[in-house]
Amino acid sequence: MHQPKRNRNVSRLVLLVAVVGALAVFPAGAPAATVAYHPDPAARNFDAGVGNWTATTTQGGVGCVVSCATSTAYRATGGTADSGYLQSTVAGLASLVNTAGTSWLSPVFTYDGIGGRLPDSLVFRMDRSATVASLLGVGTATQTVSVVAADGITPVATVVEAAGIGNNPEWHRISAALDSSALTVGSDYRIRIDADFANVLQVVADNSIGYDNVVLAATGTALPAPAAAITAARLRKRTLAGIGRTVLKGRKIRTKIRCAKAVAPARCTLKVAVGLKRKGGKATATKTFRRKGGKTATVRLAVKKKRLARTATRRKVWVRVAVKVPGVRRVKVARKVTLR
Ligand SMILES: [Ca+2]
Repeated sequence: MHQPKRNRNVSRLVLLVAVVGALAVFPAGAPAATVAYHPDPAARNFDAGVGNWTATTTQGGVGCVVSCATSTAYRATGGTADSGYLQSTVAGLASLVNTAGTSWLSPVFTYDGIGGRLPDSLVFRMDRSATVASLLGVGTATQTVSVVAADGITPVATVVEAAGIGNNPEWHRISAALDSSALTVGSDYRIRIDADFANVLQVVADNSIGYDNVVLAATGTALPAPAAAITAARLRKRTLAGIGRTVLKGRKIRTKIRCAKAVAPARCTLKVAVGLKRKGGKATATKTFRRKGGKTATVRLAVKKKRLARTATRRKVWVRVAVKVPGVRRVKVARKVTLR
């Protein structure tokens, strides 16, 4: 009876793994950043202890009070690379009813996406070890992994729902992609790992499932923020100061523009043109380029044919710069410079 259902879910997992593989490929040049949740590594790898996870056990659909067929434990060794891991066990000949389960619940974390923005992809991963051969002879072990609200109960997203997991005592990776907008930036969540066992009355030997390296990985295009907070006013001032020597040679005006040092490690997007006045028609075409904070660019601008005669007789021109950096609104400056 359970076999067809199990097959369906296995297929679904395989498909999810394929999707994860595709998402790992990013366009060339777009820096990718990954943020792992729970943010505390100890709450993901269990190498130093239970990582503030908590566990509950149920029997016959209600919490166990006196005795229980299921139990939970922290194991200091035996996980991936013989590290610590979390374990759920259903004991043989211990049950009074036919169903029993365990729930492992992570500590609360505040979801920040990628630096406060929604990620491009959100993937759940964990390493699992399932020693359930004697249970599978008579019953089933089903697994649900979900992201829940801070109360530990209200479901937000089901990430892995595998009815009837197979016997696989070796540590193996489980992956599943979530909708990248499934979680709300700024909200509090917990990760919940449920294991439910059916037909446990007939189980004669212990069966265990282990969990290690439990990660919800948010990946997206990194937008490096300026190292030092830079205001629009400071950006304007530093950009003005960064307009350098300007030379007319033939039909070209050559000028130097520096991206403010405080912008590093982020970059400025600069649009530069020269005018005979502060505002109004430009004497040259506009050029757009990017420079890292603190770097100077030499910009060559072709003077428009009809402006060439007037430009050549000018001693002063206006270098006009529009600059945009991450997290700061666009700033426009113009500086009157001597044409060399
Ligand atoms: Ca571990």
